[in-house]
Amino acid sequence: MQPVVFSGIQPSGQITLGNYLGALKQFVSVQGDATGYYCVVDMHAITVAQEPKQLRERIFDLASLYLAVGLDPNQSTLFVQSDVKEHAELGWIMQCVAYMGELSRMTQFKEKTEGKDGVSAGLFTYPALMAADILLYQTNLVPVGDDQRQHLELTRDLALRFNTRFGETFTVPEVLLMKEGARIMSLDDPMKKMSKSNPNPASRIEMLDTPDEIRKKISRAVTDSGREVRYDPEQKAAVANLLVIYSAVSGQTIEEVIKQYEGRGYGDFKKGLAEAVVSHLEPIQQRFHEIRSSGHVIDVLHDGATRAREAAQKTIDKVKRNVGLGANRA
Ligand code: AQP
Repeated sequence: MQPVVFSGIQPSGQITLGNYLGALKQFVSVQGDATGYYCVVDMHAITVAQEPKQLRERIFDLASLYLAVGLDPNQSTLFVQSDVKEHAELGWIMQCVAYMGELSRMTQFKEKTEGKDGVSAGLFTYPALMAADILLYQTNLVPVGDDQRQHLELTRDLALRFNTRFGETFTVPEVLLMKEGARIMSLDDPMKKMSKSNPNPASRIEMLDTPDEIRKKISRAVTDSGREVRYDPEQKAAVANLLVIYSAVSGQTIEEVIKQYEGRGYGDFKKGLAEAVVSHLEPIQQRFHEIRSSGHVIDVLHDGATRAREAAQKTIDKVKRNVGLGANRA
């Protein structure tokens, strides 16, 4: 039997090149060999404030991007998290399985709340909902970027704890990481990951940026005081990050890119990188605009939610039976 693959992306901003290289690209690469569930995780997005009209638009943007990068709705199930209520239902149950201590250790929670007031309880329990998303589909593999590795480990711990306490219920999933591109860093600070909700738009390349925006952002990306294009993540983290991006979008190895820019300095390297990114994104953007204006994505999402619900209901029935919930006879 084909492995079940599940992953999700939050419609919490415009999708970045980091989201694409760390996650979306992997979704497509495993598509033929897996039963795929790809979700727009809108309930995760509201763990921080979202403007309702903008959120709705971003849901359709993200789903259209799923299609534009090559996900095929005849092969994969594409849907919106809040359209399948079993996510919320299992999310609550997983909150009752997770411990406060393990949720407090999540680095993403610490990073997202540092110095902030009015942090939602949902942001704290976010990893329990993420575990529910994955476990509902009896998932074998979860393609995500490196920043989600800790949440995946917690998901595995919760699945094992649940199975031990209530009997064999969930498949325990494995993480699927890209060899390169698993952690794309910000253009303005190579110590921070590229993120769609970073307040500085120049820190990221968005999938729908125009060619001129891409050229401008790359020309302003930080490098270092040297001029040699060399892969040294310790000493030259910013250049190493740009090399990873170059290699991922051009299909060349990092060594081939370095050879091409031997003795040519950062100016030429950045110009080449910008053109490589622009030409990689151009066909995706063209497909995106066609799909987005066709209205077809609504049908895809409705159909996907129906299929996802069927699978999710089987798991939630089993979970409730094993936990002893509800008034149904066993
Ligand atoms: N910089 C990155 N490099 C590689 N992969 C990345 N991902 C995110 N940033 C990078 C991967 O993209 C997927 C979607 O993640 P998400 O939307 O659930 O939230 P996130 O991981 O928190 O991503 P962002 O862009 O930083 O979103 P915000 O700013 O809203 O929190 C995941 O597989 C993630 O690993």
